[in-house]
Amino acid sequence: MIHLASVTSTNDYLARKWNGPPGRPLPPFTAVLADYQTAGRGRLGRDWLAPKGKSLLMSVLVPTAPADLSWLPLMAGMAVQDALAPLIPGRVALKWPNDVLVDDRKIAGVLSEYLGEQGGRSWVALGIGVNLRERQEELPEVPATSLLLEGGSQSPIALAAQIISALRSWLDAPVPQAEYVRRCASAHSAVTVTLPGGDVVSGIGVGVDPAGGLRVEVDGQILTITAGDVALVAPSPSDVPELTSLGGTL
Ligand code: BT5
Repeated sequence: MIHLASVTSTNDYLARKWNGPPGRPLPPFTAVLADYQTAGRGRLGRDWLAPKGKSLLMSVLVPTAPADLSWLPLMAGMAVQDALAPLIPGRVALKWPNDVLVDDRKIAGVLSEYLGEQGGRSWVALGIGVNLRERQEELPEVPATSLLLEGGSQSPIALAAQIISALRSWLDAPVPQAEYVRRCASAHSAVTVTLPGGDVVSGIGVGVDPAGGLRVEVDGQILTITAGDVALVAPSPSDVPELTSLGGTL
């Protein structure tokens, strides 16, 4: 593990080092941790905000088979869930593709950035941010929470090791399509999806495709969403029978 006091973004640091001196490649699963990021990034050009020394801010250098590339962010979300679940039993949920939530409030996010091909593998800077010791007023003004606020406690280094270990187990196994759908409410509930261009579609999540795209039934048609922001739609009382019967067909 490489531990930095401050960096623009741990993903940027890993990308620079991966492209570093020829003949001195970083070993697979090298992790870079920082106490603070001056330009922490989310997906789609958004920010990841974290006060100094209160979060896990980490990027892991991950080699994957090219065919598994699209699954890596989803497996990362599952690995974060695996590591947090014992600390907050029964309450850690996934939102497609890889947000980790506690009671609908985000505790962790994943930013997966492709670096390139080498040795027949696709290499990725897998960025993971987990809110650990923030008080509510230290979190951004979005539905967010931290491990501390949920009554749990873990050091960044121990959590990092648990996440990486869980991730490696997922990567060594067949693609966990059914397990992901079981864990991720977006894949079996009424959802609204805001697409990267701003269009909004509403429908019922009906699983994920073999590449990890979210399958949404809209007016009898199945759309596969590969990027976007998903919100769960709370069913109104009159919707409940219909949702129940659709749920039964999954
Ligand atoms: C993510 O993006 O959730 C990916 C976050 C990845 C962060 C890690 S930290 C280590 C590595 N280095 C980086 O530079 N990044 C990675 P997205 O789904 O686009 O969510 C971003 C949105 O989450 C923002 O627009 C805010 O609304 C919200 N947000 C920002 N900071 C947050 C926080 N600490 N907790 C909860 N939500 C936050």
